[in-house]
Amino acid sequence: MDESHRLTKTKEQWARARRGGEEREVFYEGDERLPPGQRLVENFPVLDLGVKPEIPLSEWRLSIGGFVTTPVTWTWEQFTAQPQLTHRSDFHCVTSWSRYDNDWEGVTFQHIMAVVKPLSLARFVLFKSYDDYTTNLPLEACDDDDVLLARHWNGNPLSRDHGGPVRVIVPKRYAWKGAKWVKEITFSDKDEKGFWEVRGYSNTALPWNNDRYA
Ligand SMILES: Nc1nc2c(c(=O)[nH]1)N[C@H]1C(S)=C(S)[C@@H](COP(=O)(O)O)O[C@H]1N2
Ligand SMILES: [Mo]
Repeated sequence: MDESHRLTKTKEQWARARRGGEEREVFYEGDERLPPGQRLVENFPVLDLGVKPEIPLSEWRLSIGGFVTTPVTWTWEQFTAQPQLTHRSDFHCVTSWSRYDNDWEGVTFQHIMAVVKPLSLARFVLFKSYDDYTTNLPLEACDDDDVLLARHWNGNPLSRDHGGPVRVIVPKRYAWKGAKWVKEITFSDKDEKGFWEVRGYSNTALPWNNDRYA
């Protein structure tokens, strides 16, 4: 299927579903790659709250704690000494653009879990960033082999615009679930909503369900 055909088809399906008044729970057949209501872009737009914190690597810290056995605070040297993995994934922004084939390299969330060892009571994760942005996820959404704390994108150090030194990538959710300039990861028994989640965005944020707003 060529790109324009793909796009038209997705939009038609979306329109049909909206007419039926059931855009939330519909699963779209016929396009294996572009989620409903999304359009493909080749560039990489920048979206944030307008503040792009500049964190010198000598001052950068990542703290991981809450309901865990072994909380840690890593310096840049300690973070980069952890095993690094590359994962290719598609990026879906709630403002309706998608970008295919992003090569993210960094530390997997599953490695972080192996280090800090969440308690059995820990069922949710809250991410906090250097710009005071927050976002929340259930632990099972983070406990997936494609969830990364990325410090490289397509072979180069992640730019400050896109959340460098380190950002979170959660490919199966809309991109607002991935905190740029991440500073703290807190495991909890409670689901504390993040910046967009308290402002009416969906708590679950599943692109394939067109699950944008609560
Ligand atoms: N720290 C922080 N992370 C953030 C945001 C933000 O404002 N601050 N915006 C989110 C939103 S709404 C989106 S769509 C993506 C955009 O990532 P990009 O700028 O790399 O495209 O970052 C997410 N992570
Ligand atoms: Mo966004």
